[in-house]
Amino acid sequence: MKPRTIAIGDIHGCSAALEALLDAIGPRPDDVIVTLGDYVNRGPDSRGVIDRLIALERQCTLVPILGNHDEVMLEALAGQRGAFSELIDMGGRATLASYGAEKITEADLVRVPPDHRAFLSRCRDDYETDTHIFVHAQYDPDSPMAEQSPHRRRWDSIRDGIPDSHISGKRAIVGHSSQKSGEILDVGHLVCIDTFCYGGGWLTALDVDTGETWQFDRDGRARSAR
Ligand SMILES: [Mn+2]
Repeated sequence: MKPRTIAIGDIHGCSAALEALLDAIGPRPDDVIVTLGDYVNRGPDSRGVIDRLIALERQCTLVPILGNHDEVMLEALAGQRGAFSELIDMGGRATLASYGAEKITEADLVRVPPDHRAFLSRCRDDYETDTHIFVHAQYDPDSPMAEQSPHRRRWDSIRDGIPDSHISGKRAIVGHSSQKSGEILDVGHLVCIDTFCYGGGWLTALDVDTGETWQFDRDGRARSAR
């Protein structure tokens, strides 16, 4: 069978959705799965999400991209000033609770095991194939991806304006700007597959070559079954 390139949108601690989605996809050794970032915060089981992604690395080629939430978690883990309170402001209580924290203080960061820290540390700023760009949030249409600021790629929203087609001519697959409608935003040169799983929408996966999609809710129910 032909190797697939499949993108997965913002997971935000929704491990039941991720588990069901991967069961439906059935990853094969020659598949490339690009996760668009924001693994942690808000949803109930960030620990389970990272465990599942680490396991997925043994089933296929996983290309994990770093989201802005994951970036703040890394900064908090590194002890960067202000990062812990920023993490909490961004829904980090649920993240630390998933690691067994109860009162939730900065000291609870030690609960995050080394293999999870290592996973977040090896996430990338973006990924490109011959036909597609994968990035968490946004891009500058006029410059090569490698020259763009990490802030642009991880934090800027397409709600402030959908960028023109990238100079490479490649189609961009992004997350970050949650589509509260639950529907994929497809404007041709850009597709946003953050379909608001933790907030009651779907976790979406997209085969970027065939257009096949998979969608599951935070309880692991298929959209087609609802
Ligand atoms: Mn984000």
